[in-house]
Amino acid sequence: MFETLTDRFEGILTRLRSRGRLGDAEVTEVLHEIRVALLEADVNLNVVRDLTERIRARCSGAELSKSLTPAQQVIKVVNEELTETLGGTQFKLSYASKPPTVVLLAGLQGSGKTTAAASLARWFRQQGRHPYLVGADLQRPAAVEQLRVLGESVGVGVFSEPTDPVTVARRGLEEAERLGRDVLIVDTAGRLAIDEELMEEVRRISSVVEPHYTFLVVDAMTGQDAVRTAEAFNATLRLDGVILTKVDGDARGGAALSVKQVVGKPIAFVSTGERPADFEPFHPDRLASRILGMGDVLSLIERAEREYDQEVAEKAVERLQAGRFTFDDFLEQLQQLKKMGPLQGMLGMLPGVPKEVKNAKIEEKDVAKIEAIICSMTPSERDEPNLIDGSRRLRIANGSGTSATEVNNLLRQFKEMQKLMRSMPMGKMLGGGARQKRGGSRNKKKGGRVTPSARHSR
Ligand SMILES: Nc1nc2c(ncn2[C@@H]2O[C@H](COP(=O)(O)OP(=O)(O)OP(=O)(O)O)[C@@H](O)[C@H]2O)c(=O)[nH]1
Ligand SMILES: [Mg+2]
Repeated sequence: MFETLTDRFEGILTRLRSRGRLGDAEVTEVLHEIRVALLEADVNLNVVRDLTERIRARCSGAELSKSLTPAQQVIKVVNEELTETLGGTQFKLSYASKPPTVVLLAGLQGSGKTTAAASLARWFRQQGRHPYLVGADLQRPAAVEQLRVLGESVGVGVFSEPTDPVTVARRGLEEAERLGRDVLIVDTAGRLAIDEELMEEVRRISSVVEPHYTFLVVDAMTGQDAVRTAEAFNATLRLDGVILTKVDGDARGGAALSVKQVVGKPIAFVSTGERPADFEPFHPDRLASRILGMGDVLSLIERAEREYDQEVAEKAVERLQAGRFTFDDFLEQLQQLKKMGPLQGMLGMLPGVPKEVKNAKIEEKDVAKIEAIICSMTPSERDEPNLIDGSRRLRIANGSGTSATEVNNLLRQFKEMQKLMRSMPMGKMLGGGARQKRGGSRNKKKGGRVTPSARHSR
């Protein structure tokens, strides 16, 4: 996501760092580069003008800090102003004193409403809430079924009936109250273009459920069209915020950077994939850092904390300490990793990961292959890989649908990894937290998680 912008900024900041003093001429030059980068990223012209002016005002003014170099100061200003353009602070959702808190989703056809409805339901569950979904899209024959399947995958019930969208919404709300659910998410139908019929239907649904939050779901890949759509919807529906979807496919970032200033409504959540797990609250500051190539470590840590099973991690650490890390442990680590989402997405969030590594395709199917190979080993082979001779290797290759060479490669990598782990001082590897008790430092978790995968993915 946002590769174009990130690449451009990386170049600008690298050149900036190589400079000593920064005079007015240098600042003007940097601003020009930033301006071009933003325009290339399809950011709204007024937004670009405003942002560069704010940066100029602070850089040519006397905002000087003794502890920072001129380049660092400029980067700090750019980071802060970029954060501001993205919305400043994080969107805060508060719950209705009289439940359920009603959330209405609207948007154009295919923008990702139904997916977002399920993702949002999953997110509410993680917040300890009891959400309920309403399928008020009766336009497309399969729409309700799609929501039911998604709802089931996140363990949230779905209400719908073949009446009409407004009745479905009203009855859905009654049902949520009857069941004692505290959050109600209403999925609505989309249309190809903004038309009066669509607006009228959403308005009527809105007037019967009286949502606490109305979110517009927009496809980031449509750039400035997304922003125009948001303006139009905001004029009739009084939006509370935007859910930006398909950010994974958006190399430019124009919509993300323009929507807050143009529409006046913040981005509340972002979706970066088709799975309900690829969805999170939007953090302006983190995205700004990420665009500036400083990585998004906090999001990564949060995701790890959410998805990573602490006990499995502890067990692995114990076995590592005892010098007994087997293929079974390895398999468990892989499965943990898979829960956390695409490896590529995670690498993108780490600062300082070289571009070649970020861009190297780590295919999910490679991981599946490794799993297949390990699953074709006998328990004793997993425990003691040295048992695996030529004929066993062939059997494992046949069993896993791979070749003897692939099995060999994995064995070799695994042995190297074991050796490396044994030789590594535990304290260093685990950020000094190796001997802490459960619930210890973040570093410990991070150590247990990152190390095996990092070894493996190279
Ligand atoms: N890559 C990617 N695909 C997404 C994302 N969100 C949704 N999709 C996909 O986009 C397509 C449309 O998503 P839906 O959730 O059905 O969109 P919708 O707005 O409900 O569509 P209608 O109900 O037809 O108006 C589906 O194939 C989704 O899997 C995302 O963040 N990233
Ligand atoms: Mg839909």
